[in-house]
Amino acid sequence: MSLSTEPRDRLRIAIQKSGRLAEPARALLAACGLSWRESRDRLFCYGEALPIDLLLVRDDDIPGLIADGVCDFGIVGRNVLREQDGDREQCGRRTVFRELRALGFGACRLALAVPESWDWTGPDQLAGKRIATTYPALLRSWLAKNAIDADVVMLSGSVEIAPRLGQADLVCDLVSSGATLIANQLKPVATLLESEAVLAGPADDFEGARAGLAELLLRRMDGALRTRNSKLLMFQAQRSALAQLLPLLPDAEEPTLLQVDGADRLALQALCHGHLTWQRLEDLKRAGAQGLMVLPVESMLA
Ligand code: PRT
Ligand code: ZN
Repeated sequence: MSLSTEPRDRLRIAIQKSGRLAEPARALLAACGLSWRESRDRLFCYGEALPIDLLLVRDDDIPGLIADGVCDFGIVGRNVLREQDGDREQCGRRTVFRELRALGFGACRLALAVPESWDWTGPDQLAGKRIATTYPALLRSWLAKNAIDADVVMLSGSVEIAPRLGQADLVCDLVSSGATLIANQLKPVATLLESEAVLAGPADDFEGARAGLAELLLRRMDGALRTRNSKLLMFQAQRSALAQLLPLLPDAEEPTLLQVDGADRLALQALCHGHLTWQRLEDLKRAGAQGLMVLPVESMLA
């Protein structure tokens, strides 16, 4: 197997080998119709259904693999992508990757957290303080934007414990449930970045066979992302009830209306992107919907 950047016809996608984003990334790609032959070293998976191969790596390596042209796409946290982008910018190098799609999993935020005992009055309070983080570029750019002169203490892990160890006064780290902060007697006071897993790709467009493949993958991914939380809702109603029914479907795409049994009775079919709870179905029924049916959506192609 060669991982050179020589011109090639196959696409390569880098995903996390293990960790929070590994399984959902694979599931999303499988929902796009991709399948692979596992290799023995479990680092490279040869694409079988389509000429799209997987590279299983550490998430921190993904932006660099795209920047070097070793991979065409990567599924990585926005936090990692922006941090490496910021790092390149602060070193005077140009941006070489871009976020192509937000993928709706791996949600978290990069936040500043201070000891619970602090009386938080605002960013000015941070002047002269030591802030522990694994995201120095994002933190520096936030400090610069807020004109704050503070010390950035770069750590490679266990950031939340730094204040208790006396290594820093506060932290800048990823938060999802907030339980880790609470366990370390810290409280979040500012959000630097809202993050989730994203599909990253090169800043420049693809050429040749890979351009067509990239387009196909993006089209299928858009379909997979749309169907993931979508349901098809079907029911019948009197035409006169439409005015009460439609406001109950704010998340529905342009409903299809068919006439049944003469002009007054309609069959309605709508793709809904929100949660179709029992409560909502009961509200629809009260507003005149009959024979309500909710169906899962398998695939979608715009
Ligand atoms: O081995 P490799 O380098 O690939 O993995 P990793 O250990 O660097 O990454 P991993 O698997 O922990 O996270 C991958 C990505 O998941 C991150 O880059 C984020 O985009 C996303 N993500 C979502 C998170 C979290 N939620 C999260 N809670 N990444 C880390 N955390 C950590 C956080 O750093 C803190 O220590 O979880 C703790 C806080 O969690 P709560 O729930 O207590 O707030
Ligand atoms: Zn990592």
